[in-house]
Amino acid sequence: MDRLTRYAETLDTAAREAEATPQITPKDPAFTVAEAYEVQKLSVDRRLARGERRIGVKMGLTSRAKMQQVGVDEAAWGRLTDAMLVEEGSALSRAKYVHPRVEPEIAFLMKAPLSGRVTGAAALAAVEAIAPAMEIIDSRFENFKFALEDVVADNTSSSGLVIGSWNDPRSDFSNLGVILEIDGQVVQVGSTAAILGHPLRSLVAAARLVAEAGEQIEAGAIVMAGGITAAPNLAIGQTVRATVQDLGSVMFQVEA
Ligand code: 0L1
Ligand code: MG
Repeated sequence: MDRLTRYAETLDTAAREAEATPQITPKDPAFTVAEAYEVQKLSVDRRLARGERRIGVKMGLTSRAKMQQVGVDEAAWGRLTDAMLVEEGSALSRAKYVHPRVEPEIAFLMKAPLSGRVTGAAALAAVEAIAPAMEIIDSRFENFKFALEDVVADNTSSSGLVIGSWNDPRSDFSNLGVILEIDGQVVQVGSTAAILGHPLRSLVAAARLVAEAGEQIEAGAIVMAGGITAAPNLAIGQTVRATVQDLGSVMFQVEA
């Protein structure tokens, strides 16, 4: 088995068994971002082989704060499958995750395919609807610690998504207020402008990045635009709610 296939198997197993695994880069300093995207694909292919279905794309590292944390100046992307969907208003099982955190986001629903270098206007024309959303991120690496190459290989920490009601995208969503509440307490406050200055830029970047991998964003796909605030840890018993001005709320609970 070659080393990229081995990394993909290790990360897939870590996700399935909810057991942290050591970082790749300290032991393999030659590991590149291009190889990491190959590992990501191989790892998600294992999910697809088990019957999961691709439902879209997530953008990560889209805020200045996250870019600085990881030491990069480019967003990253990951692949979403139907098994990652958490029904809005339902309870997710903490036991399925290593050390989950939650990010308030917005999601795009596509009505037309998108790929390559596109303008914001072309990207918007391909959007059917936008929704308030949350992403559950769960690094498969020990202590939630990684370099860019590690986190790309680990499908940019993606492990769950919760989508609220779809809204007409023909409104100004560039700077909407966002709050994240846990058990009724406001724990994070932000704005959709935290996503690359305008969430549409994240969709434009997604189209470019997937094209570099020979893919397109399909009609019907969901695109998670990226985190808006810092990502608090999840714990059993919590009720978590994100509210995006004008778009509505989305919530879930955490059970054992
Ligand atoms: O969705 C994100 O922005 C997270 C990307 C990976 C970094 C992290 O796990 O915090
Ligand atoms: Mg995210």
